[in-house]
Amino acid sequence: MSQPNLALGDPNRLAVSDQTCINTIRTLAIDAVQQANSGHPGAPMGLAPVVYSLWQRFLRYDPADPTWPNRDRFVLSAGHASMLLYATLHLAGVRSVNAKGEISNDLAVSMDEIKRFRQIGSKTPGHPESHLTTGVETTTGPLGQGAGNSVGMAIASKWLADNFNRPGFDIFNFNVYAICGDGDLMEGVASEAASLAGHLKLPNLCWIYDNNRVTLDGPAEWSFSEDVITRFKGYGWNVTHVTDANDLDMLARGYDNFLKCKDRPTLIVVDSHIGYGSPHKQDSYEAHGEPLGEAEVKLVKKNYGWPEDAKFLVPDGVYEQFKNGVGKRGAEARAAWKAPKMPSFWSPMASTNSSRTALESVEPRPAPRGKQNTRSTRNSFRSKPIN
Ligand SMILES: Cc1ncc(C[n+]2csc(CCOP(=O)(O)OP(=O)(O)O)c2C)c(N)n1
Ligand SMILES: [Mg+2]
Repeated sequence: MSQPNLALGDPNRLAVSDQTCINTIRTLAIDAVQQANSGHPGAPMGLAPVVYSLWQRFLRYDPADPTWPNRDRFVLSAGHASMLLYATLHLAGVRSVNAKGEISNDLAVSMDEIKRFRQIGSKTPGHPESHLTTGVETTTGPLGQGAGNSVGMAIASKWLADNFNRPGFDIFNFNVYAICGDGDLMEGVASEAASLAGHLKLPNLCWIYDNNRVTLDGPAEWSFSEDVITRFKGYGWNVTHVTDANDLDMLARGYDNFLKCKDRPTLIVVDSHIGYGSPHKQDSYEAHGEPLGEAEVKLVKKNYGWPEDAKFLVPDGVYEQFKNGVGKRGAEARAAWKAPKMPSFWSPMASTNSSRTALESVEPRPAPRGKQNTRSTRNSFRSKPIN
């Protein structure tokens, strides 16, 4: 097969600018894995539209301030797809934050770091590490771990809201999104965490299940045949199904469904194609854990309408597209969050421009009887630098 499988959808059928951005994420992942001669190109190729849609249209995240305490959290539980995250952080222009919590003008993931994927000492290790790379909200790689952590983050959002929000003044209302693969959903830790999330009815938690029917060494059906949708309904989750990962409108309806659901967590099952656009490796485990190979890379790029010999190409307008999407929306959301709606309450923050000061200036609500709110409890929820 040397032509794209049109039954799966023409890879170039979306609006030009969106499609170009999506294919930029895909080809950066492909090129980085090929150059490192190691890594996982398949999941980034399948999931690029899913993550692009989320970041560009829904995620409340300001790339200019990755320390904003009320930012939505994005967790890549499928940590082996790390290039998906690195490419997105790069294109979105997320700034680097140093160990003191200071934001610099440097990118969290520069193009040089993408070219150094999986090299010793780089900010782009094979699996994302939160202490190394700004924008990586939690270290992932052991399957299920990010899914579990995302439940903790969603609980934290609710705890912070309960302690610090005042009527008409929502300091904390961030959402948590986690991308989970088949391997994540096979793990016990993810099941336990999902059960707790359902029990707690966490409406601020959205898991996106990459239903690509393939795992590390073969079809998922060899080892995984449970009815995921029914299982999550049993946990008390809201479940919705996006049957084409390349359909941005359907994805948007999936995310809207999550945002409208106010009484339980949401699972968005997304049918995708690992190695999307690869003539010989799409829908195969061969796209999972090894480079596509130089010859196949050229065929994939041809299918994407990409210059076949270009490497690490970011076409004109792609950075601007991200800037005008997640960049603009995130900056506006953060600015609105800092607006002095209640000047007397807000003044410590306004005078120092420090979110930490704002948190310290607010006394938590009294704890229920028998559960004293100690200073150490408060300390544990103060904002910490993200490296
Ligand atoms: C706890 C744990 N067990 C095993 C692995 C090794 N491993 C990495 S990816 C993978 C398969 C994941 O399959 P899936 O989630 O479907 O990813 P896809 O191939 O679709 O990208 C496995 C078993 C791991 N990372 N963590
Ligand atoms: Mg899979």
